[in-house]
Amino acid sequence: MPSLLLSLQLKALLLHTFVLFLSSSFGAHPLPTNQSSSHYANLTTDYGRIIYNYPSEALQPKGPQDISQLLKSISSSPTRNNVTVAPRGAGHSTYGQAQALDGTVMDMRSLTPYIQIGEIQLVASENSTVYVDAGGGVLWIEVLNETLRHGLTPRSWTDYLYLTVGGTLSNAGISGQAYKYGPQIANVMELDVVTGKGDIVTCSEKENSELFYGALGGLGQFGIITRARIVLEPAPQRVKWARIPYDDFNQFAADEEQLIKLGDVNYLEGFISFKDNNSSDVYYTLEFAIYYNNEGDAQKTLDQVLSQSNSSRSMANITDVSYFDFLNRNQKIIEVATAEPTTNKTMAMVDATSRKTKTPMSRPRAEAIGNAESMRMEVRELVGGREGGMGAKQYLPYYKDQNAWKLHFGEKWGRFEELKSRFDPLNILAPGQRIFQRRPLES
Ligand SMILES: *[C@@H]1O[C@H](CO)[C@@H](O)[C@H](O)[C@H]1NC(C)=O
Ligand SMILES: *[C@@H]1O[C@H](CO)[C@@H](O)[C@H](O)[C@H]1NC(C)=O
Ligand SMILES: *[C@@H]1O[C@H](CO)[C@@H](O)[C@H](O)[C@H]1NC(C)=O
Ligand SMILES: *[C@@H]1O[C@H](CO)[C@@H](O)[C@H](O)[C@H]1NC(C)=O
Ligand SMILES: *[C@@H]1O[C@H](CO)[C@@H](O)[C@H](O)[C@H]1NC(C)=O
Ligand SMILES: *[C@@H]1O[C@H](CO)[C@@H](O)[C@H](O)[C@H]1NC(C)=O
Ligand SMILES: *[C@@H]1O[C@H](CO)[C@@H](O)[C@H](O)[C@H]1NC(C)=O
Ligand SMILES: *[C@@H]1O[C@H](CO)[C@@H](O)[C@H](O)[C@H]1NC(C)=O
Ligand SMILES: *[C@@H]1O[C@H](CO)[C@@H](O)[C@H](O)[C@H]1NC(C)=O
Ligand SMILES: CC(=O)N[C@H]1CO[C@H](CO)[C@@H](O)[C@@H]1O
Repeated sequence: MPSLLLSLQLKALLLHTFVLFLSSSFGAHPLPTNQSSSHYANLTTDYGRIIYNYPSEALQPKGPQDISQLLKSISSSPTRNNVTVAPRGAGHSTYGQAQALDGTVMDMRSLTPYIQIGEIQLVASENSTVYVDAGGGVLWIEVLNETLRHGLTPRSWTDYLYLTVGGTLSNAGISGQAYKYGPQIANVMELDVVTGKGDIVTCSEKENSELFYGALGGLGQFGIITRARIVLEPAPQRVKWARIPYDDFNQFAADEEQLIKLGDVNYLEGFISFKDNNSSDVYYTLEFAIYYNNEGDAQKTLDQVLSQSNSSRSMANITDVSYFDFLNRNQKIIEVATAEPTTNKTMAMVDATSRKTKTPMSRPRAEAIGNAESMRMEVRELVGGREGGMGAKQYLPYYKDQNAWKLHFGEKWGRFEELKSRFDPLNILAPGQRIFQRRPLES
């Protein structure tokens, strides 16, 4: 389908794009950031403003070569035996995940921005796949703006677009499209990764696949993503966007399961929210979206969905917005929230169900995003508290030590450790996740 919408000119764009990218940087040392500047101050904190582990420097790499050189030099220098490196994208982590105490923060936004659309013909198929190659430090809003200019769009999103490609792909990247296409990490064809040893590696399902599936959702532990090749599809023009509140969990869950089964909506999320500031009572919201170019068809689908819903139609808030405005719907909410520590600003999303992931380091079956303790208990109860619960792992969890991470990964812990020792044996990368302790060089 995508190929029908593309002009042949696009094919000409694809010529070895990653080679151009790698050779565009000439291995200069990454520049240090002026420590008196407000930019430096920004680079040493994050969105959560809960944890403050200050680095000793913040560097501004221009390309993967700069990152590689730094990591190689740290790996071979006995005098830098305790130096760690934290890649930092847009800095939206909440618990210091992009910080490095007395170490080096790598400002990924300083990488030369790179967004390039291309198309490949898969072997033994008459169909081709359209993709975008995006630099690791590029924001998803920038990817969206560029792909829309060609009538194209990535299929799977995050709920907030001012995050970097490398950042969300190191975690999972989840929004309501995940129920169809899997999280963002399930929509990547190829990566360039700089490993903890400083090797620049191109990887995919076929080539260096362990690093590929490790880096996707790998919490920055195995390498720094400097380029991702992301699957595209034709972009719709408009969206019917619906939110339906429920008091009863069973009705809410029945409707969500029904929508998943039918697969008619393009986006689907479920939320738990507090009724008011003073109580621990919650209500549920089902949010879904129908993309369209033809309004009549979209209206028919919407009517069908609503007529089968357990909730009354009069409760639903339905709006009609452009595709861009729909994807960018949370910009204001999140920017306002940065005005104060995010501790008690909580949202929970239940059942980002997806069986479409092959990445061993993530299990985005059901997700709970949140901080307030009563909300956590509610979510725990729903997803795992009882016999026959849905089973869940918290998305973007914060753990204080390795033992907690071992529990998180369960039987996958051994694999995680093994990949770490291969790609970042000195435990230099992403210390803010608190998974591994920096190891000195063996003498
Ligand atoms: C560093 O930033 C401070 C504050 O903006 C400025 O006064 C100073 O000149 C800068 N230093 C350098 C070397 O650019
Ligand atoms: C630092 O962050 C503040 C608040 O987000 C922003 O207004 C400012 O422009 C940033 N400064 C720089 C130099 O990036
Ligand atoms: C690293 O070692 C130096 C020199 O021994 C010391 O001053 C510094 O505090 C250490 N940093 C960390 C994070 O342990
Ligand atoms: C090519 O695409 C069409 C339409 O999406 C699909 O039905 C068909 O199975 C694809 N063929 C191959 C070989 O993948
Ligand atoms: C993206 O496009 C929107 C709408 O055209 C524009 O307002 C916005 O400034 C653009 N953002 C970036 C980061 O390019
Ligand atoms: C809850 O508190 C916030 C500020 O803390 C306030 O803006 C909001 O209006 C309150 N909501 C209700 C329902 O009281
Ligand atoms: C919350 O509690 C405060 C103080 O106890 C009270 O003034 C306020 O009206 C309450 N708000 C709601 C929405 O119940
Ligand atoms: C419906 O949602 C829109 C978009 O968030 C909002 O502006 C509007 O106030 C909502 N309407 C009602 C009746 O809640
Ligand atoms: C958040 O809620 C907890 C209790 O759930 C309370 O102890 C804490 O002070 C609150 N933090 C903020 C920043 O309001
Ligand atoms: C709790 C409840 O009312 N559940 C109903 C919701 O709607 C489905 C059909 O879509 C019914 O099967 C459930 O009984």
